[in-house]
Amino acid sequence: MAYDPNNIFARILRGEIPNTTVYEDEHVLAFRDINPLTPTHVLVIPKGPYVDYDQFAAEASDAEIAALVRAVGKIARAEGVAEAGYRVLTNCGADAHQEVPHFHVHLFGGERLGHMLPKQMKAK
Ligand code: DGP
Repeated sequence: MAYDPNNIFARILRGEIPNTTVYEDEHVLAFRDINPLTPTHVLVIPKGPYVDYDQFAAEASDAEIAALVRAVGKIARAEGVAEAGYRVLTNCGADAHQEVPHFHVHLFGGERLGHMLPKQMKAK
């Protein structure tokens, strides 16, 4: 799938739509999910135009990949969830129900998260 430069996260990166930023560096922006599913629910995105995890893993530079992985850990510690535990999840493509076509990692925490894929989370 070709990258759509008008997707909502591209617009957030350009400053066209407000967001609650929790972390930013050269390669990464992280902000609070508009519809949080847990007390901590942060979206961590690369600044580069990658549609999904698959494209990011194949085409991003080592520096971009390292920055995103390191950022998730830094944010988890800054949010105070690292000790109790947290979940990192990315939806890639249609079967995973990815809604926004700009690669993003969800960071969930702040409560007991239950099983990884409870039946009610599965799309019908
Ligand atoms: P996914 O299904 O993995 O593509 O999740 C997309 C997430 O993006 C979903 O949890 C809601 C969030 N989201 C969608 N639009 C906006 C927005 O304009 N601002 C913020 N902060 N989050 C958004």
